[in-house]
Amino acid sequence: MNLGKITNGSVVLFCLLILGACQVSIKQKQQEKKPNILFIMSDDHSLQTFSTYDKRFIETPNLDRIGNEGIVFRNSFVTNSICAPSRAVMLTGKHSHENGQINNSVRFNGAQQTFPKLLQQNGYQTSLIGKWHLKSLPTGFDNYEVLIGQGDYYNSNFIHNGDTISSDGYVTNIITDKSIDWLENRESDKPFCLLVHHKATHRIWQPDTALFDLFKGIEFDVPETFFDNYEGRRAAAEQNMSISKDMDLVYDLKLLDEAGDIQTKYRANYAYMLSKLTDEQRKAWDKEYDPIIADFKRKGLKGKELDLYKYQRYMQDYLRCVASVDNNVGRLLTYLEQNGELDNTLIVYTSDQGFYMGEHGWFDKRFMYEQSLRTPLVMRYPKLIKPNSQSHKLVQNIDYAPTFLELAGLDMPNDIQGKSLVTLFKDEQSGWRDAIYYHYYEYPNEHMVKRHYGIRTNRYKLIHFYDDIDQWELYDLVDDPDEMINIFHDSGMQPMVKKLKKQLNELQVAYGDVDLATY
Ligand code: SGN
Ligand code: CA
Repeated sequence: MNLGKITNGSVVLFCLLILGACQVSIKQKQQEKKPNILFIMSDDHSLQTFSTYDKRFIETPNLDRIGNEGIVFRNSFVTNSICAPSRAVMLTGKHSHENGQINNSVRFNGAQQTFPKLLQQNGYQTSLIGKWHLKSLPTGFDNYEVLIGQGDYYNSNFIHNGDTISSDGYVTNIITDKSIDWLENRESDKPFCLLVHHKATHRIWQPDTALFDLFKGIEFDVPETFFDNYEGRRAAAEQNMSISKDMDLVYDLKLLDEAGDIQTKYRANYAYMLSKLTDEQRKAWDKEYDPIIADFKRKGLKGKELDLYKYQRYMQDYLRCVASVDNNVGRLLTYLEQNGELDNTLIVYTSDQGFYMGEHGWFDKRFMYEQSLRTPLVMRYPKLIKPNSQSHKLVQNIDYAPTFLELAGLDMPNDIQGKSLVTLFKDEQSGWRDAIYYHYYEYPNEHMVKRHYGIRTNRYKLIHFYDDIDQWELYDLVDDPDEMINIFHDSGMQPMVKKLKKQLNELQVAYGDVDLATY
């Protein structure tokens, strides 16, 4: 017997077995590796200006890529269409009356349960970069770099883990730079949860000077409801968010003429914005807007012509802000791809709510009407989501926290009010909610949108405006998708009114929002 031969063979066999075992365990480890979470959100980004949802105004290829390679939620809504409340809803998975953030004025109670805290306690490295707007300092993050309040579009200050720091450049680029920098230097043995929360596309829609060439000479289609007279809708008639009467030529539309012929209530606000620009940025700014100002003065527009001019000016700057978000989301996707993390990361893109792009003659949000009740929502995670998936189920921003917790393999706290969207990642989508609940509280305030709550089913929407008004509205979203005809008082609709009021009441009881006098 050749002992040497046997010994060599055994050693080879032994090594192969060990190698095989190692490979199995690496594979197992990879399979067990928890997904990273990249949660990208813009501020006030409308579905109308995101080409996954609407191709009339802009192409957003990088944002589209997320949904094309993942899932597009076609019926995605908020619970309270305003910034700080939406953020609190997403962090907690609970409606505003439960998490306490009913409007932009109150301070977020950072001691309560949030998904970043739960992820952090369970081995995730957590980071938040960009807009926060919750007044109290962020909790549950290993790292945070947040704008102060609304922040500035140019050269904005940030609070970095408690310290105020300055920045040089355009805020959407800066937030992305900081995000990539954090990813580059994170603890790579831990899964990450990174919240990239943009300031754009918030008022006053200041574009990156590098994108001034976009949308020049384009005439945007005007929404059919632009000259709405609000008949039968008192709350809609009494708001202060109209392009015609509330959008400022100087502050919102940048038409500051040296002679002061163009009147403004917001000179100080605009002067502050200009003071933030460097000499070079200011030069580019004036080069863009001076000819527009001269042309505007020459035209001498009035009445409806002036309103339509304002709409065009608004759209041009807003869309440039969207284009910058799209480019910067592309940068993040490329970074993940180049670093081998793309397919192990749940990528989410959404906004804190939708926005009016001239529908009903408006900008801003707040109302339970479709444009601001809806919010874009796309997700990509190829391990569980097939490319080109769609869901038409009624989902809401209370559902994000439970989705992240389920994907991270954590037990679901029983006080969370949302439902994990993971069940909707599959082709078979059954057993979901058949109605959503909404409640808006910020009145009296800047845009004077009355307090209201309501229910939306697949076909109907019932709204009750209350406080200093007591008005009900009912819309049939199939026959009247633009919500122009309040059919609440139609005699033929009374059985439906009764049914929806009952369903609304059941939702209020289920979510614990029964005592309106509390707020
Ligand atoms: C600011 C804006 C408002 C906007 C609120 C809330 N005015 O106050 O137009 O509705 O924010 O927006 S501005 O003169 O400061 O631009 S939110 O998205 O933060 O809720
Ligand atoms: Ca917002």
